[in-house]
Amino acid sequence: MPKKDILVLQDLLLSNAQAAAAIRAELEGRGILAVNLMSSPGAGKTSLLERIAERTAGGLKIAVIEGDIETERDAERIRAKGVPAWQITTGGACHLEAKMVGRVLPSVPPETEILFIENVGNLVCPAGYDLGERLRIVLLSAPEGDDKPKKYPQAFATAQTLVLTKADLFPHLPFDPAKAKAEALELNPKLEVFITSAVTGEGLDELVAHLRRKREEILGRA
Ligand SMILES: Nc1nc2c(ncn2[C@@H]2O[C@H](COP(=O)(O)OP(=O)(O)OP(=O)(O)O)[C@@H](O)[C@H]2O)c(=O)[nH]1
Ligand SMILES: [Mg+2]
Repeated sequence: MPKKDILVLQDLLLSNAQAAAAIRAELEGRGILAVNLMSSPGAGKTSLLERIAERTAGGLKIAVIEGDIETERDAERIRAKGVPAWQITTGGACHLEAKMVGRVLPSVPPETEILFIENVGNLVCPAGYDLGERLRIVLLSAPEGDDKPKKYPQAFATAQTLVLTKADLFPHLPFDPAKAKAEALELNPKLEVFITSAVTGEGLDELVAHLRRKREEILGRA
């Protein structure tokens, strides 16, 4: 990469890091745990959020920021579950940046306990951008293949939680969840790993319990 381009990228990342730090401080003060969800397109991020919304209705207060290149579709799916949701369309950019998230924060209701940020579907670019989250979750779905962690290491190395999704398809695909898990743990031994299916409901209660526990652990609030 030419030196001029490297300097521009460094400036961009520095300004993103500053915006992310401000978001983290604001959300910490407000008692909101921000969770950045990353995966390739179609791995099941919105479906997982829909199922979480059903399981937390009337209890844990969640809100969702949706990142996509175009369309309001994912935010509409979340709103249909009775959860506040805002759509950010990047118009072509392959990831969200902290400033985009910062602009939504004034709209997030004060009673919110967990703010999910569904990143643009992409296993590469989102990993390089801190959004002010305290928990980063990476999803890997069965149809993508169990060899992906080492091919896209940054997403797995920077996350704290890994969710292997579409477990209902395991019997039909050459996907070995133990291999995917072992490969991800080699990159990041501290990863906490969950297996879910948005179709059968497998693993969802465990994941919701994990989210509650993380909020308590990280923010010191039940
Ligand atoms: N069989 C099966 N299909 C699933 C599961 N979760 C999601 N899907 C399907 O996978 C497709 C993509 O799901 P989405 O939830 O839209 O995926 P996404 O990661 O939000 O996609 P983008 O926002 O476009 O990146 C849809 O057709 C879902 O119905 C699952 O657990 N099992
Ligand atoms: Mg989605």
